[in-house]
Amino acid sequence: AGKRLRVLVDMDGVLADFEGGFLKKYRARYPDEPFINLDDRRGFWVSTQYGQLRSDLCEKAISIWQSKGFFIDLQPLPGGVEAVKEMARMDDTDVFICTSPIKHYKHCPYEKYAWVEKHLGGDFLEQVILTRDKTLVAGDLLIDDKPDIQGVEPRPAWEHILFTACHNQHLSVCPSQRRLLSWSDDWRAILDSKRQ
Ligand code: DGP
Repeated sequence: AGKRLRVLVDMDGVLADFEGGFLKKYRARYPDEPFINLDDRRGFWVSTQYGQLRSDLCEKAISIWQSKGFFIDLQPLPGGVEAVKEMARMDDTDVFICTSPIKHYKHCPYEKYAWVEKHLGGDFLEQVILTRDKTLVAGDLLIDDKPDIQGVEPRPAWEHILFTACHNQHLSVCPSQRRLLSWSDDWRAILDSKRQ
């Protein structure tokens, strides 16, 4: 029997629609303020781009994801929940949800667990890893929409698969970096490529 494959799957921007949820709640709360269409998003940090639009919009953006209900209300991205459930049923495969909570901890960590329970089921709570440093987590694959994943470990065990999102779709990443364009893309082939 071959060794087990360990897959780490990010939450915001990969399983949960952070960008769509942000824009909807930002526009509802600040209907008279300018906003950035998802097609015009550039760079991972939403608050940075809003701050470039007008400096006071940085803190207005931050107020959205710090609010109660923001993370639990995020809609699942198409096919993500189904893909993760299928992965978890595969032979010799362990799947973990690896997500960085925001430092404003009043609602986010609680709501991330609640989101997993709601969409993946209570048994999946066993698979949740909350960390601000994903380089410390050992796995074969990390599927994540953040282009640069750094931390204290200079040589993380995982291969980072860049999940395409509005903010990274125009980025030209180095040719060795593999992408998953969406959950309709061939994630099974990426997993198979890492099996012994
Ligand atoms: P992760 O996707 O696991 O790397 O977590 C990153 C979190 O940060 C996620 O909840 C999205 C959120 N985020 C997006 N833009 C900003 C920002 O400009 N500032 C902060 N503090 N968090 C942001």
